Amino acid sequence: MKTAIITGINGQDGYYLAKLLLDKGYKVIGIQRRTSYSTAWRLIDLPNYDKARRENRLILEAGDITDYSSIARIVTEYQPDEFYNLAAQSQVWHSFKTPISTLEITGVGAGVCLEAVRQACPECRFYQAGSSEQFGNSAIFGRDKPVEGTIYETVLDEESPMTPRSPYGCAKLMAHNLVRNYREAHDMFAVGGILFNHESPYRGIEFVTRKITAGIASILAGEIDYIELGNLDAYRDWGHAEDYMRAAWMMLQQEEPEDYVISMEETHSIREFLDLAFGHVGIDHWDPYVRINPEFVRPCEVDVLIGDSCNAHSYLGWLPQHDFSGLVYEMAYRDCLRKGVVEKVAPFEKESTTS
Ligand code: NDP
Ligand code: GDR
Repeated sequence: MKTAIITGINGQDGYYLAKLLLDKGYKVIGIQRRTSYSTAWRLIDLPNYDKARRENRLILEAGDITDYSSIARIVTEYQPDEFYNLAAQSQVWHSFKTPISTLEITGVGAGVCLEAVRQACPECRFYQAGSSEQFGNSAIFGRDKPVEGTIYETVLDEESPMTPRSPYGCAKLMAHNLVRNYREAHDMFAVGGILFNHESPYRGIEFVTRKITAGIASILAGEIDYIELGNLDAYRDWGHAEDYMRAAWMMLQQEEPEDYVISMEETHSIREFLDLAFGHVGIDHWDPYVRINPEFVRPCEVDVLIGDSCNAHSYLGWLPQHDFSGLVYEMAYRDCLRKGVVEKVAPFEKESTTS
């Protein structure tokens, strides 16, 4: 039985990766940091949670990626085959408010994990959760206003310039460079997945997609009158977290360690997301339900993101199983279900991709 350690197991991606690895028969060691309230609401939703816990195939360990002693202790004890560093202060907006702790967790924390693995279990394969935020605005240099759904001739791939525009992006770029350095200097099997935005019903509530779908459900439930948002004119290449965690696992199954861009190769604006999400509950004109609050506008924005996952298709054989409209529907449906207003959701026209 293979053993994998996952940091950040209580996050969105931790849920989907733990589910995938448990389904594949792995023993999963999840690292949780101490918080004043439990953040394990996703994990306990795993279909096989109780069984896996009883069988000791899902073990939860206390640790913090800014604390070398805890990560080294856990790696030494379990001698994992694979280590997935998903933990991060992952909110870009928040990183402008807490730049130093973001750098410590998201940047230095990756170094802590790499060094612990190098010293305690150097044959272990290492995955670092990298981000399209590393690119900054590289996708719009020399381009006109983006067109929704357009696939550009030049999109962001593994070789594109990386000029991040937030403390979060800077920290992720540091982690990405460390991964390459540990690969070259210490011959470690370490890979950086450069993942574009990926969402799901388990997305954190403060990210724009979930803020919108949870907000719609709250409006329908009569709890709020409108959603407050920032910049509606940004474009993102949104995929489904389940597909993206499958890609992360695939990267560690290759013969050679390589970094890969994982994306849907299409871009959509926040406005388009609003159109689709409100449309699913029969609201064609969402203007009365959305207000702009400058507090949510970032001091420095990444205006457009669109990836090129040609390498992932060719070398990993990775293809997404969810599409954008199915993703928006799944998120709106699940939030309305949670709020008891699911009867307001129109039937999905295409076959639903709900997992
Ligand atoms: P989440 O924010 O949902 O999860 C991050 C997890 O990291 C949380 O469980 C959090 O713990 C944990 N964490 C934070 N700080 C520490 C620490 N010091 N020690 C241990 N654990 C810590 O993120 P996602 O699941 O969405 O993303 C997973 C990773 O992928 C992150 O690194 C993110 O930056 C990266 N990424 C995500 C993308 C996306 O679109 N989702 C795209 C590209 C990269 P707690 O529950 O206690 O808060
Ligand atoms: P992002 O995701 O910053 O791309 O980072 P987020 O959903 O936070 O923002 C996407 C875009 O929406 C705009 N926006 C708002 N964003 C938030 N959060 N709240 C709002 O009210 C709002 N209004 C408009 C933003 O300005 C932005 O343009 C995510 C995270 O998961 C990172 O960890 C990951 O690395 C990247 O995706 C790839």
